[in-house]
Amino acid sequence: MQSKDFIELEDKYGAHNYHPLPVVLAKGEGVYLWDVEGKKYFDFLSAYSAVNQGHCHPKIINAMIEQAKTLTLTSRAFYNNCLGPYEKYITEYFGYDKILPMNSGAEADETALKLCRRWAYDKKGIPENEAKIIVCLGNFHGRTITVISMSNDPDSYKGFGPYTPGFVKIPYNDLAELEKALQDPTVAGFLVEPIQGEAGVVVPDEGYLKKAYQMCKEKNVLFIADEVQTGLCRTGTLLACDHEEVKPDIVILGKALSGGTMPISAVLADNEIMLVIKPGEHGSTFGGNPLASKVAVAALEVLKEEKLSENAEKMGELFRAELRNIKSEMVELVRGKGLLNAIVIKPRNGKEAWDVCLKMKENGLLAKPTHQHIIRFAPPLVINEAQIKEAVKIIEKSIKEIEAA
Ligand code: IF1
Repeated sequence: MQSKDFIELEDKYGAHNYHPLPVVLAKGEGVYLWDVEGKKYFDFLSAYSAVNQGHCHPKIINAMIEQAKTLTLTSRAFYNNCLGPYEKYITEYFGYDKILPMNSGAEADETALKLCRRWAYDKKGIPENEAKIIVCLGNFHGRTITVISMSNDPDSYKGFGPYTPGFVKIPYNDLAELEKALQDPTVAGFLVEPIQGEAGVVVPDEGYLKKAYQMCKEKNVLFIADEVQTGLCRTGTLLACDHEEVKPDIVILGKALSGGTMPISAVLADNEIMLVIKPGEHGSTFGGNPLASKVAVAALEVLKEEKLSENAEKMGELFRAELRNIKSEMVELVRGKGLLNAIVIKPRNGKEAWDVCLKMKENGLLAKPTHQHIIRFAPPLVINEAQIKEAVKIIEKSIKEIEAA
């Protein structure tokens, strides 16, 4: 079977909830992917930052294989001999008292919302069912009904109502609006992405997170960071909040917590918050399973052993500098932090970001547009200098070809 056959199968038998680039991938290693015809590509999406450690990282895969042969799932009805060691490892790694393990990012976001609400009633003394959580316009936290209730992107929410109440939406990177919203005594939390991914890698002003955190503290409001995409070294620090030395009350992790091998997510908080949820009040069949526990430890070890924060920081600097050297009117703006970057494309002769992505695919590099004019560039964090330079050559060549077309 060839690429077109696989595409036809997905089209015929799968729901049409995605519009993929026409490439059918069959193999991955490190920063590279291969399609079914054997063509090799640089992966500049990293499964939306889930494969920070690189595709099929041997240490993570070995941990997975060994545990898969031994024990995969017992449910939380019983204890298992992998979860406790994982919980100890990850809480010490991030400096929190407790972890609540889940599977997908959206689930972990939901978990954080539930924790925040329960804390509001049990600890802050907000009358039951009145707690509000402040969220930011342009956010992306996943696809569940409560999560899309926080969204202001019609693609995410339209036609899926009625929505979950209890959210106050304010502009991102706007401290004055946050100050206003915080005046309401029924506000329990502020949920924020340290860099907005889906919005097009929107980096807030320096000092925004720090000030926002201080303002939340003054009002006894929980500062909740969605680090599902920005965390785990992606932006050049372990957590993106580390750039401003902010320690969130609740941290949400996902994606690269498994190095892209299986869905593993987590919520971290201290006892004062985490212990408001009692037995039977939250959970999931797969959360904290032995396989996930072993895989997550390996994935976290790789981040440290291979100094992926430092590499992301260094390679990110180089990447943005090289991109800014591209002389083309189609490149309107280059932005990002670490290896979470984007360029804003100025359309030319009716050619847009999508056309540039198709051309880059032809030339051996995979990336995906977000919105009409933005291309996200987020390679695995194991990328080296020579590879960055080669990738930028492909990006430049592709843009020039589109421009000349
Ligand atoms: C898709 C974007 C990325 C996330 C943050 C929670 C979740 C995500 C900050 C939910 C998920 C994804 C999912 C992916 C597209 C994608 C995405 F373009 F939409 F914004 F990464 F940039 N918090 N992000 O970014 O995690 O439940 O999916 O595990 O196909 O929907 P999930």
